Amino acid sequence: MFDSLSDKLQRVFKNLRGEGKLSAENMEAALKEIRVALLEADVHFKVVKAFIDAVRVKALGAEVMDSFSPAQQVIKIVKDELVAVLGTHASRLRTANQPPTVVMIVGLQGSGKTTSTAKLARYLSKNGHRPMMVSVDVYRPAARQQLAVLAKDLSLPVYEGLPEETKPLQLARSARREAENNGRDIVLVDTAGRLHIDADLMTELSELKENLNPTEILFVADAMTGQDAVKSADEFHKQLGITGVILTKMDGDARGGAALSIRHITGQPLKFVGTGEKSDALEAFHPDRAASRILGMGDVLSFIEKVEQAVDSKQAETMQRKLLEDDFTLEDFKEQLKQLRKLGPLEGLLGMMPQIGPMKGLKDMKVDEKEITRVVAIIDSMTYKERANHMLINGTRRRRIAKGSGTSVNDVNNLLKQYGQARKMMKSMSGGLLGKKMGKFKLPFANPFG
Ligand SMILES: Nc1nc2c(ncn2[C@@H]2O[C@H](COP(=O)(O)OP(=O)(O)O)[C@@H](O)[C@H]2O)c(=O)[nH]1
Ligand SMILES: [Mg+2]
Repeated sequence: MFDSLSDKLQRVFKNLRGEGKLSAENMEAALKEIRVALLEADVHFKVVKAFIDAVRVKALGAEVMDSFSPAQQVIKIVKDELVAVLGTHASRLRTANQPPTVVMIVGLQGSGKTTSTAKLARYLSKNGHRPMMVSVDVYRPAARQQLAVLAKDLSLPVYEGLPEETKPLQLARSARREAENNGRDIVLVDTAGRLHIDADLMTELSELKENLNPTEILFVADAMTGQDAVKSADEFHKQLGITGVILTKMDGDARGGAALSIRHITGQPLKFVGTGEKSDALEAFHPDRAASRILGMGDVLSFIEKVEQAVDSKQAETMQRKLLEDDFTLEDFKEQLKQLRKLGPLEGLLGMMPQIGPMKGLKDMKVDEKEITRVVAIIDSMTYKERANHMLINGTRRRRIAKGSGTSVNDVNNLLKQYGQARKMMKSMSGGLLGKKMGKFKLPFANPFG
């Protein structure tokens, strides 16, 4: 959906990984690249400008500076800003106090109104509603037929109309009455579209709006048309007043610019995205999830949150100090592994992390639950002196430890190797971060995202 933008942003973050700290220069360089990435993704230039300005201001904020490594800082800021641009909250469909709720589906011809009407009906019925559909596209008989067929496939009701009902408003009113009589709580009104916005269309839609008093007017926009979709959404909003947007054809090679621009330009939220031709290809839009998807960070952010929740921050601080003083012992190694275990299935966690840079190393360590249990047993079989100084552990001691922990000498050797790798990895990862006061993020291991 946002693949290309995602790739480009990841490159920006990767370049920042090498930086010890965030300076005005490398920040400007990163901002420049982000700007190009957004423009290439066909994001509206006004949105790009606002976005870059906001990121710059936040990046210069000292508070953020102290607590994160450069890459982390920028990822976090960009993520927050993406969410802001996409809409801070997931926008749910509103319902009327007095059912039935009327939802008007509007947009240009071919944008996906009829398809989206059926998808929405399906979505609503899966979410405890009893929707009814009606097509008021009286100009193209095939259009009404299309909705009837889709409704039949879904076994959901559509108001088909009487022969004498030839006007959009007549059809819509009858449909609403029918819904009332049958205990249907939402009426979805699929309206006619034109190839271009014209006065006749707007008059017709305004008349429907006036008389039906819809709770939602959803503008259906074809993501493939990029900025044209944003422009017509804006136009519809100015002339009619829309309450939200359904962005269709996001399964195609749309660059995502429309999704990132609509909210800022129209002030109306993106509520749903269409991701295919079938009736189940509709997703409620969640800004937060979309931002993570755009960042493509393998959900680094949710990992960080999880770590934050699970980790004993006092202990993490001690660990930071120990690493700084090169005093990271086998006993500490054991404690860290135990912390890791608290986070839940490691496989899932490792999957959330991008398999690049130092994370690759972590994966090579093949830390799994059983492995942790074994490692903990081995370390428990060591004397305190051995735990404090691994150099003491010679061949004889290795045999004793293996026996005591019910493992093999090979296991003990592997553990010592892993411990060595972990020390090395943590040292290289800690970079410039360790010298600083740790702020908000306290990881059990130094800083895998730096
Ligand atoms: N791939 C894809 N095709 C879609 C999507 N939504 C609609 N379409 C297709 O777009 C075309 C026009 O859709 P339609 O609902 O008839 O548009 P309308 O004229 O606005 O009512 C149809 O061929 C649909 O199958 C979508 O999310 N993904
Ligand atoms: Mg249609």
